[in-house]
Amino acid sequence: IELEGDLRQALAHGQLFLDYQPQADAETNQIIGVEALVRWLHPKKGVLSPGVFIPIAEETGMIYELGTWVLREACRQMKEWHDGGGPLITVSVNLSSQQFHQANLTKYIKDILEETGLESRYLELEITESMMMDPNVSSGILNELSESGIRISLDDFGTGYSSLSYLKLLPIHKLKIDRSFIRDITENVNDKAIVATIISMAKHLNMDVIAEGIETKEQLDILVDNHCSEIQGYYYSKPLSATDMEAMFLSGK
Ligand code: G
Ligand code: G
Ligand code: MN
Ligand code: NA
Repeated sequence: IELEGDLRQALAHGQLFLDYQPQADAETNQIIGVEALVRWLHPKKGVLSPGVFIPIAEETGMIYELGTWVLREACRQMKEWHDGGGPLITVSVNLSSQQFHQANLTKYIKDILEETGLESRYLELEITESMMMDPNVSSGILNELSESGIRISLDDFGTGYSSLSYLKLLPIHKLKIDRSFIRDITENVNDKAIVATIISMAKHLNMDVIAEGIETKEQLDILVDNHCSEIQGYYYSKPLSATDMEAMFLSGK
């Protein structure tokens, strides 16, 4: 309750900022994208993680304003990096369910792309399986987004409760294997089997696949053995400030 009023202040006074976590090609190690992750520099409590304040933003309806700020800032920053000679990579932005279902979503995002100058193919939206529960609703939204050239990634894949049938119906570009399957993958044969199966399914459905939460070389090796094309996790890089991200671009990693 206390944080609720503070969050209003945060939006008004520019206390939110974005970190960027690199996503890389599993074999070449080249950066292929970044995920934008919002943080709040609270005047008294220091840096707060989105796990703490996104639920408050969702409950209070501030998620729309917050989400607009995140989308605009992520697109603005990526356009600035492209123009400054950085690699032509995508920026992924997490969407809350409420945002996904907001009226005129595609028009609203296209306006942000136009305003910031970022081409639609460099924006990827991360949504979750729970938003696919009613394919009749989600197909309309996803088809519009996809026709605009915006990419769609299914975050936390494998942890939701929806059926797999929507995968064949909807324009989804990438499956993002949840990090709970990666954590014990070096010891747990069941996790390894599930991950291998998701990778294979993605390939057969002509989707890209990324594994998240990779923290060790041993985990990476298993994913490469199973032909996972993309990786994200502390082993490659923790989320970085915009300044540190630029340093990585300059170093040519
Ligand atoms: O607290 P922690 O950093 O683990 O929380 C990360 C969670 O916050 C993830 O589930 C991530 O998807 C979510 N998250 C990060 N940035 C954003 C954002 O800009 N919008 C939304 N809706 N969720 C975000
Ligand atoms: O749900 P989502 O995938 O959007 O969550 C992203 C969250 O995962 C961020 O909070 C990020 O800090 C965290 N994260 C990214 N890589 C790793 C990792 O290798 N290990 C762990 N434990 N968390 C990670
Ligand atoms: Mn995500
Ligand atoms: Na995830």
